[in-house]
Amino acid sequence: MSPERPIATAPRPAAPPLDVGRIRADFPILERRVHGKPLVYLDSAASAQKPRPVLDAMDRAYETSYANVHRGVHRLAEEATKAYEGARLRVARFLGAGDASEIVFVRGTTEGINLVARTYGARHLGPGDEVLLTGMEHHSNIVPWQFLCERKGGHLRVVPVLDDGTLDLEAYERLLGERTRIVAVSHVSNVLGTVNPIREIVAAAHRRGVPVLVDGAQAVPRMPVDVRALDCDFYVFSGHKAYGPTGIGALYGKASLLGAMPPWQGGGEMILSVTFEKSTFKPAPHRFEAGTPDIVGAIGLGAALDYLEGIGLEAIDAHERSLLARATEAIASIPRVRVLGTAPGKAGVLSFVVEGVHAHDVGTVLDLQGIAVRAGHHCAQPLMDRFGVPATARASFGLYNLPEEADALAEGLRKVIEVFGG
Ligand code: 7TS
Repeated sequence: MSPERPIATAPRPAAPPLDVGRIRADFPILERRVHGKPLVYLDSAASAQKPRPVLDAMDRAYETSYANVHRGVHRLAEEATKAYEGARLRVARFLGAGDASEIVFVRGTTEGINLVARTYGARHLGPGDEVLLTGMEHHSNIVPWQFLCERKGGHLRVVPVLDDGTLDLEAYERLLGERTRIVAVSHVSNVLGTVNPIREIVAAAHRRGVPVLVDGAQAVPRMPVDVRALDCDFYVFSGHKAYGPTGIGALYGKASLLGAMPPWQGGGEMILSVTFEKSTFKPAPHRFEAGTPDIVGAIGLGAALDYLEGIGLEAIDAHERSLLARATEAIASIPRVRVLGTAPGKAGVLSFVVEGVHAHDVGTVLDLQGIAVRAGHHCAQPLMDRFGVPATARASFGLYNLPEEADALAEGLRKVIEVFGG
């Protein structure tokens, strides 16, 4: 039995267990000690650490093939352009998109959603029209739509979250109405770990002719995603949560939609021609990428997706779920600890509150033991309100976490109870 073998049964038995020992050797930062203790990094949902192949690909690009893209005739410019466009193709394949032109490089999930709200949204939302969200959205899938509604006289409608952290799908069907112009929903909740039934959500919206944007920030790093199988209209994610660099992410949009959307930022590289009277614009995706893009970030993202696929998304999913099951079981017996989000089939995100102790204090005591978790509202204040808590502590698992680290979380929490009075 390998030391990584999970104690709980993984839901996808076909995936072989990960060789976590080998994987960890790819992540130099995991050798760090924090407050004299070995680092236990349980904050991958905020941002994941980076493996050597990603760091190496970026170093290599800067050291050997760096120049600006799309504009030079010289050799380095050609190589950089090829690598950048190669990364676009890589993202397209990873997401199962039909064509690389359906992939727009953006800074991350936040920018991708803002782009859709400012372009597709501005064109299709009128006074009295509605944007349908859910009660578990990250602020980045709320505020851009709020801006849009304020500008256009539209309204947000919100699908309620049930007590276990699943969406009220009956309410969803009712809320999908005559005035709904777009549905925007997270694939996986960053707080509850709920995996939303995107295919059904999309099918219901499409029956009424409404397009769906999926926030895939927490799904892409941990489960296979196929945008064509989901049939979603837009899909966004961030590179930095998927073991890639910060500052880069991608927006997938169906060619028919992207092709009809106006540009949003103006500048170099997105134009066909410019006069002082009028400018014309390139087709998608370049019309949405004004200015010099994050060239090396895109290359790093491509390397991260290679890394993820090399390990296998199904195996990563199964691994994280086994860690989640182990940690959930281990903390269940600790008094005053309550888990938020118990949806069936939830992904590797574990939010909890310790009765009588603020989440920040929980996080601080864990940090002193070398355990990194996130504490706060997780940019999901409406969801905190829904559950009547100001904040939670959240452990999130990644492909490099060990079963012992799930146990360390439970031990750390026992210490929290000790410190704050059992
Ligand atoms: N959507 C979801 C579901 C997220 O979890 C996050 C970031 C975002 C959007 C925004 O991503 P960004 O890369 O554009 O910032 N979530 C978190 C988190 O849970 N803790 O820190 C960031």
